[in-house]
Amino acid sequence: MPYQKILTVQDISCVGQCSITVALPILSACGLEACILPSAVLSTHTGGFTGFTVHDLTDEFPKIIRHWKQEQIRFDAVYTGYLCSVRQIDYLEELLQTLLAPNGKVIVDPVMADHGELYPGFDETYAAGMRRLCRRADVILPNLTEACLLTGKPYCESYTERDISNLLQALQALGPNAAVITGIGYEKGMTGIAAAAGSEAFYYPHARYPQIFHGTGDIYASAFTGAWLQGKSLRDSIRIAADYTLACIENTRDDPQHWYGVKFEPALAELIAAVTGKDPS
Ligand code: PXL
Repeated sequence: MPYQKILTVQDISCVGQCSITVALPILSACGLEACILPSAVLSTHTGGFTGFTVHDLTDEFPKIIRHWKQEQIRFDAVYTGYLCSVRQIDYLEELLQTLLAPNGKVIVDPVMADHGELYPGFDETYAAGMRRLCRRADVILPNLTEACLLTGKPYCESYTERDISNLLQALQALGPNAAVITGIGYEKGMTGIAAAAGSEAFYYPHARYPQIFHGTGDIYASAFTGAWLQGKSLRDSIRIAADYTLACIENTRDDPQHWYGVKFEPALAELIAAVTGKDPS
């Protein structure tokens, strides 16, 4: 594959192993040149810490985009995660029109909710903005809660394969070529990834651990993006990202002090091997 420059747009949570602090090392490990447009700087992520600080960087977006236009910078792909405002989504639509290379890829992880609830600071208006951004995407990677918010379907913890198939169809109707829903399980002790691309649908099941692991959605989306941009098929990228995320969880689940994220670094060699096909030893 040619050397590619990717822009990832998400927050800097200074502590907490999520967003840019996981996306950069994972994308770099996959052999991509990773550039960033930070949506905000937070002292930590918002999942479990109290009293965190947030500095919204929306006002920087037009200035940064203007400079990149002057410099004629072009990205081969844009991958978005946790954003801060509907205005950021507006600026991103402009960015995609002007700074994405012809045939450049757009990957949207519509980070805004989990376990049936919006994250602090997000509302229905934001969800509507995210629906608009999904229209421009090649691939979207919502969890079940986000998929329901995007399609206006009620969130429910129990569902059938038919429900998920309908949900995937509703996501595809928003406009992306492929929809990938994380955290879908049909059997006790199992979860998995349900995906649809064109008229093809597939499911990749894997083990489920009962605890909640923060940042795993970001790790999944980053690893998926790295594998897919390096030419792996959608199906293989889904599997590679799931296996890697599971390895990160397995590194962490016996350490209750590490409740705020997962130890993704020791498994990077496995991810590199899966993406490049080279044995890490
Ligand atoms: O991992 C998703 C995420 C990203 N960024 C921030 C978050 C969260 C989830 O809670 O709070 C700031």
